[in-house]
Amino acid sequence: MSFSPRERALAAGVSGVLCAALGVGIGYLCALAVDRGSAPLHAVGSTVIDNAPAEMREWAIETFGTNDKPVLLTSIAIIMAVLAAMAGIAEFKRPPAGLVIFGIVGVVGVFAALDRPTAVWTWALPTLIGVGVAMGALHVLIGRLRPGVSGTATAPDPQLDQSTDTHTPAVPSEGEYGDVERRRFLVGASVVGGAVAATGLGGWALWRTTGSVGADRAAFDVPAATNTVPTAAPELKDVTTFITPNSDFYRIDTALTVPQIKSDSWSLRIHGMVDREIRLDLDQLRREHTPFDAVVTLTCVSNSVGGDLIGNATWTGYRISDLLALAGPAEDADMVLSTSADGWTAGTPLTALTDNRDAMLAVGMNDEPLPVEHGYPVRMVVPGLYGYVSATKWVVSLEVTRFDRAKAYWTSLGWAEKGPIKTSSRIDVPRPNSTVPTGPVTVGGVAWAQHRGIAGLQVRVDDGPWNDAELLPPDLLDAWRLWKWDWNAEPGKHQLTVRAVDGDGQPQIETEEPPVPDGATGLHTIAVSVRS
Ligand SMILES: Nc1nc2c(c(=O)[nH]1)N[C@H]1C(S)=C(S)[C@@H](COP(=O)(O)O)O[C@H]1N2
Ligand SMILES: [Mo]
Repeated sequence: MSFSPRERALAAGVSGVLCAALGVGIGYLCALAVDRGSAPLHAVGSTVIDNAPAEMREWAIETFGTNDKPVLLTSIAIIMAVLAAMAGIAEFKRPPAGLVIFGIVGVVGVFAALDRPTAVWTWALPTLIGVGVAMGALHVLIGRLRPGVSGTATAPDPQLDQSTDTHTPAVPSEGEYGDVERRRFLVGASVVGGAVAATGLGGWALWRTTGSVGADRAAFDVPAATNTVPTAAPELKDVTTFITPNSDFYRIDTALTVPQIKSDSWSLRIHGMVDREIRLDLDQLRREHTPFDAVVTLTCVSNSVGGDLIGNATWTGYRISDLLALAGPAEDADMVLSTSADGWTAGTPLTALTDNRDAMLAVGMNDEPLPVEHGYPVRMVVPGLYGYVSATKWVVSLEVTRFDRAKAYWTSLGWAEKGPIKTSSRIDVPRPNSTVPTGPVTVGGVAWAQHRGIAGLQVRVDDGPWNDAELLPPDLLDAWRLWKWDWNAEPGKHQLTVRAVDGDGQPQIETEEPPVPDGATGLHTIAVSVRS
């Protein structure tokens, strides 16, 4: 039994996918030697992230939450697979159309890799080598789908050229492609398939085990703070705990590959509009500076009303104001542009780093070294400001500058230059759309107005009066506040709404606004049914 022309076209499509997969696998293996950020799909994905408009980031975070990265990579892989199948068929029908498609995809990949902020020319290599291998494999494999080519797959035969000229598919007649040819193709396809499996599995194992700072982190000593902070809080059933465990802490960043920085190779440069440029490593920080603890609630500007892109931790670190004072910022500077190891930037008002708030270079999170995806070994934490203007993870540089001279990552994409956190409150219990019994029901949740504190919280049932809720300890300026209110629930469908007042006496803004460009406003309202 032989392949019909239609089956051969199908086989060509499969060949395209196999060859592309081989190229990607080889690219990933090469990226292990160059830099993980240069890996083909990751480079394209990072470039997509960097060029996505504010609304698209909003949509992605809202739709996929912290799964946005796997979703992005999977989408790119699916698009690549479709393109590769088309390339395989095109190469079969109109050579070298398939090779041209591979080449174009390769050029896009190379540009994406070289466009990364920390890229050097070698970042082009994984994609170049991968595409080269893929093109070679495609050429050979598709050649084996053509009849009468008994040796290696070389130049197309005259008959093929003829049919190309007359614009009919170059699928040769049935009789000439026999069992021998078919077997030769299947052997070729099996070899490529085996190579895909080998590079895929090998690459996956190496990607997971090499270059990781897991062991370095395990040996990292979190310095003992010189102060103590109150973290004891009452437990409310189904209400968020006062301290968010590290494993539950929301994660938002643009890093498709998490920077892996060993603690002894980390250093920070403080430069720009300063009297003296300074370079600091962890030994110096430990020797010359005083570690302290602060309980600070981080919030993402993309958090929608009632959302969960927020977490509270005890951070251990060093005062940024002390370090800046050593460098001596210029009189007319008003911003610090912080940069992470992967090139991401945030612009923080200089005053937020030099006033008496607990702005810190954090090395500890809830008595552990920073988890790698939360910035190991060193990140910034600045009370009162959304993460995108302050919370640089894997921080390696602080440039003292001015808002009218420098733009940061998200501000250049349309988000506001300054990002003070807006007062907000959330109902955690009862769950939205749940059913509760008639009678006493505990309503509870969290409220936050970092660096202003929470002074009051009220709950309303339907259009009824506002009722004062109980604010639970601890009462800290920079952390969220747990609250509860005892509701005497009456049968029927009800709406519960919550509002907070900050420490300055300012009520939470009730007008509904989306997160773009400087944080959502509006009141959190949930629907509940009360059983009779
Ligand atoms: N290097 C780096 N730091 C970053 C980001 C990033 O994309 N890259 N995102 C910021 C944003 S938008 C937020 S909300 C916080 C989130 O910190 P977390 O992931 O530790 O919760 O990190 C900030 N620091
Ligand atoms: Mo964020």
